[in-house]
Amino acid sequence: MGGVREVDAVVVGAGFAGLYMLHRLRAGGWSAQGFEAGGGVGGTWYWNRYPGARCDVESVEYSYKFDEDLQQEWEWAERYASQPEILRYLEHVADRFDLRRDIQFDTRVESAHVDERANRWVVRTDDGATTSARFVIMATGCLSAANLPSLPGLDRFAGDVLHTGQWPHEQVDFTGRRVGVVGTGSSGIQSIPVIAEQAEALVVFQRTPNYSVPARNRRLDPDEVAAVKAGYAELREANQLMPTGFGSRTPMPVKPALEADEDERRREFEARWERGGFGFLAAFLDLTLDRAANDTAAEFVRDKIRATVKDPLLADRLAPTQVIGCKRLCIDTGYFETYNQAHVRLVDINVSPIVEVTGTGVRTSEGDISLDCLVFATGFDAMTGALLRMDIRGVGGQPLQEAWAAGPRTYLGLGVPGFPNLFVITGPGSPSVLTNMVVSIEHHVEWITDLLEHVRTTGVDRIEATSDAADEWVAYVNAIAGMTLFPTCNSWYLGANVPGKPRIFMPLPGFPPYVEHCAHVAANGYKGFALTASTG
Ligand code: N01
Repeated sequence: MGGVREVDAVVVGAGFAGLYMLHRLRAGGWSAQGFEAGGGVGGTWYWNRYPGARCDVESVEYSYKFDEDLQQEWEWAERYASQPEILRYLEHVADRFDLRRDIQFDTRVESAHVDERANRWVVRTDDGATTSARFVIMATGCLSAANLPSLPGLDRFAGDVLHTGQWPHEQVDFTGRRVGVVGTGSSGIQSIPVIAEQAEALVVFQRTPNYSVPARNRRLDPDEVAAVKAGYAELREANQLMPTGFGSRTPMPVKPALEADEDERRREFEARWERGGFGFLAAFLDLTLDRAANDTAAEFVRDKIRATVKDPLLADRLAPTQVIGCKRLCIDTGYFETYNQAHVRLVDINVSPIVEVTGTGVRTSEGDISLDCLVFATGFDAMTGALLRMDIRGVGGQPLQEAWAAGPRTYLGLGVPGFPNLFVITGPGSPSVLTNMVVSIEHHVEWITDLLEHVRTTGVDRIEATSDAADEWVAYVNAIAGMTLFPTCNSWYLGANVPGKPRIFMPLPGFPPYVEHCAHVAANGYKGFALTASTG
């Protein structure tokens, strides 16, 4: 087993966050060890290999900005990059900056315990090794702990069971097979049309219908890419000022929805529907703030569903009723059209609940459905799952599970009281999943890098979010979220998709004020963190 390896920092995860963190640690002269459960880099883009997987932020924006040469040399092929293309990009980044030598792959961090006397973290991995580090940086991702419902009888099913977030590396061929898909979030909505192209029969088990806007994905025109690259600095700068950290090339909203008359509203929605993508929700200033305004957008999409799906009863079942944008808006290619195919069937499990999984399929209250394969597109234990599945213990041996029993409690989403020298990249309480993740990740990595530099120059060696700062921060996040329509439905933002999970709105809406806040904290001696120098 060897001795204990000593490093300045352990970085858990080798996706967008872990790779950039390792790069910055190395540049700062810190020794670092990365651990990654997967067999390669990529994080979410390593695991989510399901058919149709594609990012819903445009490729030229969903990429690092920290290195000018990198952003100039990489050529994105499509408006929305596919999973294989993003994975190739991250592999390129890992090679270009020679990051793999600091990452141990196929290695899961099982525990991280603070050793208060030594002021270090003791990190144990599933290869039996122990690493001692001054700092632990969790780059574990917001959507990495798969949520697999515990359906009775699932272990008896003789066919294949797949989860979109843990997709096999080998090609899965659905040709001639009867496939069931459970879940109609982004992963289901992206994979269903592609699976339908192959499968002999496709049955979609829907619990909540979802809004989806066409992606209008296309090959990128080289002239368009050249223009983006010529103005990359300005584009990145403009995106920093967007509430979501992306989308500054989309026309900005100019008025509240109800200040426009019906014709004007329809024209605006129609133009954005034709353009495709998330810009639909930016048609008016108040779509995520005001219920009546939101209703106008929701009804527009319901009309589109009714116009697309030929069977009116089916269209009705596919038409969502919750606030649009409350669950993350989906971006699709041919999703609603898929239901016009004779071999595709929708089972509304509110009407016909799943009773159990049998050896040969799924039994609903209305009868048996024979299947060869079950695909779970049931999402993730989001934002906290990856952290809470590790055994993380802070001051006094307190487990993180206990500290967060009533919901995640962080300061800025970066620090956790009772867990000194541990930082979370895009943790709960930061804008994270409500933004372009790459933008939020770069911001956090750079903020942590500056903090470590401060530590080095001041001789401080223990940094811990104070309890008061965390309490105030959690209240602030809830107050801001409460001013929006986000908390009005059962979304994973609230933890509502995982039975028994505390219901707390986890991400903070609004990127620019958050960035300002973090800068203010740093400029004021890391206000809200207790910084101490050890006596040893
Ligand atoms: O997961 P989800 P996802 N029985 O939680 C249903 C990002 N992402 O993997 O709504 C039956 O959104 C659940 O029903 P309900 C993106 O941020 C991005 O699709 O809870 N059904 C829902 O329909 C996204 O939001 C991209 O009632 C059950 C579905 O499963 C996030 O990841 C692509 C169930 C889960 O939807 C998560 O997306 C993919 C049960 N027991 C993902 N449990 C792009 O960039 C859950 N469901 C495009």
